[in-house]
Amino acid sequence: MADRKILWLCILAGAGFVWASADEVSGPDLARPEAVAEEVPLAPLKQAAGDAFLVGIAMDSGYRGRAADALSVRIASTHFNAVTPENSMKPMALQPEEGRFEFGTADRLVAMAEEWGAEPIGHCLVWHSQTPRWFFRGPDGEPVDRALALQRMRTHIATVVGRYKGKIKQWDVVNEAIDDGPRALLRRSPWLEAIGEDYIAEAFRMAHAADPDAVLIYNDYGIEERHKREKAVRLLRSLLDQGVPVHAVGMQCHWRMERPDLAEVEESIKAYAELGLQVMITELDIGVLPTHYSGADVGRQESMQGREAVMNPYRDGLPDVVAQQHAERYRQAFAMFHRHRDVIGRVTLWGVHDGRSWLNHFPIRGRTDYPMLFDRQGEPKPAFFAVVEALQPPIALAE
Ligand code: 9MR
Repeated sequence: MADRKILWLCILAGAGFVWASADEVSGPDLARPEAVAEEVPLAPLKQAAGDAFLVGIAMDSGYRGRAADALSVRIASTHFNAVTPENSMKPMALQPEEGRFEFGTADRLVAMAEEWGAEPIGHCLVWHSQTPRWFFRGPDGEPVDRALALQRMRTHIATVVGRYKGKIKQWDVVNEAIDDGPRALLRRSPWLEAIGEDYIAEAFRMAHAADPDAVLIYNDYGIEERHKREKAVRLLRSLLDQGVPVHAVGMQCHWRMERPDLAEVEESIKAYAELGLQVMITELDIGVLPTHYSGADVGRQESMQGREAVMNPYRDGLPDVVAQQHAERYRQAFAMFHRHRDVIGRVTLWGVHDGRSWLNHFPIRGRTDYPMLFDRQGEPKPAFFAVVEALQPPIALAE
C-alpha cells in the first residue's frame, strides 16, 4: 500500500498533476521516493477525480451560532467541488414557523460554495425528520388535511427552490421515504399520513415547476443493499411510469467496515442505471466502530453504559492496521464508482474530517469514530491516498 502511494505520487509529480508551482515540483529528490511522498503538496481530490464525477462534502456555514471552523473551510475549498448543507437547508432550519423563512445560514453556504467554485447541493425538501410539527397540524390542532398539507408543501418547495434557482442545480427532493421493515413499501411518514402515497410524486412535480432545469433526486439510506433496493426500484419505476420528473437516485452510503458487500452496491448502481436514472452517492462515510444497528435513521439512539471499552475502542487513537483496512475499503469503493462514472454524477462525503462526523454521536453518543478521509487535525489519512489512487490508477508500465 505504502509503495503504491509513493508510485502514485511519483507519477503525478512526473505528469505535472501536482498542486504546486514548477519550483515545488522540481524540488524533491526523485531518486528518493520517500522524499517525494513527504515533500510534494497534496493534489486536490477534485483534480484527481477530473471529469469522472463531482466530489462533494457536507458541511454548514456555521455550527450552533459559530462560524465554520477554518480547518473545514480549508479542506472543503481545496479538495471538493460540491457542497451539501449538512443541516441548514432542512425544513426545520428554513421554515421553523409557518411563513417565517430563515435563509441566513443557507445563503452563506451557497455564497461560500460559489466563492470556491463548488456546486451547492440542495438537501432536503420533504423528509419525515427535522420537519417542524406545524406542517402537520390543522388550524384546529387536529391532524392536517390533505389539501392544507399539499398547500404547505407547495409553498415550502416553491419558496426554497425558487430562491436558489440557477444556483442549486441538484435537489434531494424526497428523503428516506422507504420503510426499513420487510413488508410496507413506504415509511409511515407524517407526509404519507397527511397526503397519501402520491405525496412523493407531488413533491417532485412541485420542485420541477419551481426549477425545470434542476436535477431532482430521490435520496435514501440502505437502498444500495438488496432488501431496500427492490423496494426502491419498485417505487422509482412507478414514479417514472407516471411521468414524474425524478432524474436521479441518491444512495446515501453510510457504511461500516464489514457491510455492505460492495458487489451488492454495484448491482444496485446497475439496477438504477437500467431505469434510466443518474446515480449520486450522496452521504458516503465508513465508520470503524462496532454497532448493532446498520441503518441511518436519525431517530435511533443506543446507550453504551457499561460497554465503553467494547463500543468505543479507539478513544485514544486508531491503530494503523485498522487505518489501512479502512483505506482499502475506500479504495475499493472509489474504484467501483470510477468504473461506473458514466452513470454516477457525484460522490459526496458526509462530513469534512473525523472530528466533524455525525457518527461520533450515532447510534451512540460521545464516541470517537474515524469515518472520513481527513483526521481531526485536518491531515489526509491513508484513506485519502487510497481514494486518489483509485481515481487515477497509475498507468501500467510495460515490462
Ligand atoms: O449529519 C446530520 C446530523 O448533524 C443531524 O443531527 C441529523 C439530523 O438532522 O442529520 C444528519 O444528516 C442526515 C441526513 O440529513 C439524511 N441522511 C442521514 C444523515 C445522517 O443522519
